[in-house]
Amino acid sequence: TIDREFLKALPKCEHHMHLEGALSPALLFQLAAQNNITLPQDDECYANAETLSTRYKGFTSLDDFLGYYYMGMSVLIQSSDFEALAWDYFQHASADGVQHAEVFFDPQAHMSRGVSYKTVLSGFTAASERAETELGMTSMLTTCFLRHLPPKDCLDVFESDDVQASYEAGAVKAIGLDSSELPFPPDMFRDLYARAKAQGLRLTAHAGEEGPSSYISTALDTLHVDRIDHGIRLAEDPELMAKIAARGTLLTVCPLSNVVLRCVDRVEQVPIRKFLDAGVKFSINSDDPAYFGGYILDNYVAVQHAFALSVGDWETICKAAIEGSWCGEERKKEML
Ligand code: ES4
Ligand code: ZN
Repeated sequence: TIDREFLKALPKCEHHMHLEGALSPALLFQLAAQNNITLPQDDECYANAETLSTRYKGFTSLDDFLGYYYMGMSVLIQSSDFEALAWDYFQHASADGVQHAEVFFDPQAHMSRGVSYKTVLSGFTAASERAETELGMTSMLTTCFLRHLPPKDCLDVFESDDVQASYEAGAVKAIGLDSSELPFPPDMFRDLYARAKAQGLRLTAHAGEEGPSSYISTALDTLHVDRIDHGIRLAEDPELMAKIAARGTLLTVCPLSNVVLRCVDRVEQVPIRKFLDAGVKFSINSDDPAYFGGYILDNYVAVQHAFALSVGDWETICKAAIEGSWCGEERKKEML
């Protein structure tokens, strides 16, 4: 039988998680105290970690969640805060059987608060190196750009010296696009993506989470992304689904996120079976584990509970995740 232990033992790669989304209420209050950060007095959810956790169970939309996500980040000040945050995630991921993680962070959400990019990057890099030596887990960092901000701001941050230095040093190898999806279609960011592509960076973008399937085709055709984050609304467009299956583009699906943010009512409505039947490649991921009530293994378990997949289905999913990873071929062979 396929139980939690079976799913835990599968060689997993995670491709869609925001390091800032690993900030648990407990760590949030601890860092707020350490850094003398005052949390909103007028929102009773910030009374304590328990009231905040309770509020996290009642998100009404992506934007409702994002308000808490950006507020949470206000406690992250020192490099050691970013290291503690990422280390917390890597430990959870390793315990869940993750061998390789490609993780997002949001430079603009920190730089706009006066926290330097170098501070953020050095903390995340330290945790990533520790994960490799102590847990045997490899990882890669992706800078995500905030689509609710003007494209010119995103481009300016992309071109800033510290950010460019991190690409040149290979500390960051990819860019992504996140935050409020509607009404910010991917083609607004064509200049940013053209520059990133010219520099040899890997490209991904959130599309088809709350937004329509046309955002997925635009991300492919105008941004030339290698991957689509979420992409669940692809199932509404069978023609595009066939095209993506033929191209072999990987979707990074986040089932519990989709339920908690009310993109779907139940995990059963995430188009897992449709994607398997259509030959669309996808991985299963946690997105913002501390906010959505589960790390990657909880997502695997929820999918198994909803779809009663076979051992062969799980082999297909894990193989697609390994092959769709951006690590080297040698690392992929170790995981296969
Ligand atoms: C996010 Cl679930 C989701 N969607 C878009 N942007 C995000 N940033 C963090 N989590
Ligand atoms: Zn996401």
